[in-house]
Amino acid sequence: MARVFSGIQPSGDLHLGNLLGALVNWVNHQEEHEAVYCIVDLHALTLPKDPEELRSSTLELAQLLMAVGLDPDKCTLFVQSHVPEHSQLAWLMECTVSYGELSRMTAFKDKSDRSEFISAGLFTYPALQAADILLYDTDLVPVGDDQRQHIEITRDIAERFNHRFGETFVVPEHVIPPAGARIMDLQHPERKMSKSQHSVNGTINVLENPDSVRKKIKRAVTDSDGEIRFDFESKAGVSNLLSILGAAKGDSPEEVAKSFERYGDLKSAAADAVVDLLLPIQERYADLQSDPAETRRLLQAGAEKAQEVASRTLTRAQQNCGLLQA
Ligand code: ATP
Ligand code: LTN
Repeated sequence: MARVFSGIQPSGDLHLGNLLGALVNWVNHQEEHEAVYCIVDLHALTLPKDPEELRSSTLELAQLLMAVGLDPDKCTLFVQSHVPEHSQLAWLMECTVSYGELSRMTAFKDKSDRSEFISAGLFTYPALQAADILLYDTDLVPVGDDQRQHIEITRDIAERFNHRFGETFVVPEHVIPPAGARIMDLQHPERKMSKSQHSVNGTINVLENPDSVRKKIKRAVTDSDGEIRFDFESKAGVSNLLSILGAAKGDSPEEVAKSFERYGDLKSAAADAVVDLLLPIQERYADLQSDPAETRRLLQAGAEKAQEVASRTLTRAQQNCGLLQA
């Protein structure tokens, strides 16, 4: 059985890009593989955060992930800071990756351009991400398209460490979904839908009510040539709607394009599909919210399960690189 690992930051409202690009895939993987999923609260600290907000976002995200379909009986779900091995291995990763490699990360360039205070943690973020993944002898990492570079650098770090100190880590592969890997902002279809861009009309949140979802999709930017075809280069807005509808229905965007002739019809169908996808999640979330103590108990059990694997890998890495055992 393959080992699957992925992570998500508790750094804002969960949106349709997270859901279609990553979480739908996470739910599928828990059925077939040994799946480990992590709420990466330490990564969220790389940009300034209000403490109370971080605490409540972490618990809410756990409830949302379960509402989306993660089942603690089928996968391991936990919070990164509850398993200290992540921070411990991150240091070894920081000493394995180079300054030049970290300087080439596009996510760092984007986020540091938009931030007043650029923390050292934002720069070394990929080392902590590599630790997350490598601690679990991960074979597959299901993520959206924007994470390709982070998985590549994780592979480079694992190979370098293995080369220097002998076989220590499994070298992971990323898994990008066939549809939905890149959901774009509805108002700015040239950039990805994102938690941190604060584009209210361009982003659909998983907890958004049906009226608001319909309004936003109706107002989504398209173009004036009136033709429906999947072509991100010249028709980003229309292609994004086709991706959304395709991913929500489990069809390819090219296939979806064949069923429509008018933008208005495509928009209505996309809005219906998104509302149908979100409503059951919203209902389950409302139920889960009524028992935060149970959520915390499940997260604690998840952390204990994760730590069993993580501590073995950390010890192996520490021994191989020459740290004296205590
Ligand atoms: P930020 O914009 O602040 O970086 P984010 O919205 O990208 O946040 P993350 O927690 O970084 O959210 O990502 C969680 C998962 O969702 C990752 O696997 C990421 O690749 C995926 N993802 C995020 N945005 C999109 C998108 N627009 N389309 C498809 N997948 C996405
Ligand atoms: N960098 C990722 C979040 C993340 C992650 C991970 C994803 C942290 N650790 C390990 C996959 C595996 C992001 O911003 N989406």
